[in-house]
Amino acid sequence: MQKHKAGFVNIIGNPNVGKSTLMNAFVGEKLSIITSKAQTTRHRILGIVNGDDFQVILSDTPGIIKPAYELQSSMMNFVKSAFEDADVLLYMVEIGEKALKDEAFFEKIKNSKIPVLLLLNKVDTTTQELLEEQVQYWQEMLPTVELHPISALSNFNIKNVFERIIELLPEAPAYYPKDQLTDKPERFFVNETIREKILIHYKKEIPYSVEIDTEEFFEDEDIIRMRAVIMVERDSQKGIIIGHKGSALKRVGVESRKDLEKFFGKQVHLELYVKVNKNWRSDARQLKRFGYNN
Ligand code: GDP
Ligand code: MG
Ligand code: K
Repeated sequence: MQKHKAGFVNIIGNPNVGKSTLMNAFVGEKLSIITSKAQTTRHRILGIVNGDDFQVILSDTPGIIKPAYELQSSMMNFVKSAFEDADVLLYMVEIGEKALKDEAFFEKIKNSKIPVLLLLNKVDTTTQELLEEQVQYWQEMLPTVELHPISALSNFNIKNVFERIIELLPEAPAYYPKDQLTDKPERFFVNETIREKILIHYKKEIPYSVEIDTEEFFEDEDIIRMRAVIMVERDSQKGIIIGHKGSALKRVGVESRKDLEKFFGKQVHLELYVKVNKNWRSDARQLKRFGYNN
């Protein structure tokens, strides 16, 4: 049997070169896919891609999203930690991008003990001729670094790069439980946060008769917009949840939002509403939707 491989892959590169798109492409490529967004102490985890015999944990860092005039120093700071923490480093550039005239940065890449893959992205936007020019340019800039032309958006060469990453990863057990993640971990976290507030603020009967479903989770540049429904079985419970002039529900919303902002490291807009669904407990289809079927 093949040995299990696992490790951390840091993606560095300027804003908008396509890091998030690459993450999505990796996720779309695999069979048993899990995405996650969680904070580690230093890095933002973009996603975890699991297979039977591998776990690839991809991250970038919020620190790199800086105005151009700050980019060089922040790049250096980030690169420092990226080189310390990663098993594989992906340095992503896009077609037409000129290398930072930052000798220290290139020295770091050249002397890296961690394997580095240089990903030249957005090759779908260029011609064969211009692509060859670009490849040559980067090979001169970083002669010892393994270069892969890709298109994260149109899925060109993504599978090869992914397989190469796995090859480069060390043999290790999974860092995160594979079976506890789902395809919508953020939503489950939102559900659990709201449930906790309901447990804190209402008498026993209430928490056990509600179910929470985060129907919408939309991440924008500066804000995450969420909408969650609290399902109850009876009208009277709806009234209790909402409280006098909506005060009780508002408290749940405010406290949940604060926790969620801390967790996601971003501003959160949370819309909460209450719905009576007499059968939520017994309705098998509902239960399936809530994820109780396994
Ligand atoms: P990030 O800031 O590095 O995470 O970059 P994003 O993944 O958000 O991508 C920035 C923009 O580039 C988006 O509009 C993407 O659709 C676009 N983009 C990413 N990869 C490609 C690609 O391979 N080809 C093209 N044409 N556009 C891409
Ligand atoms: Mg991004
Ligand atoms: K998701």
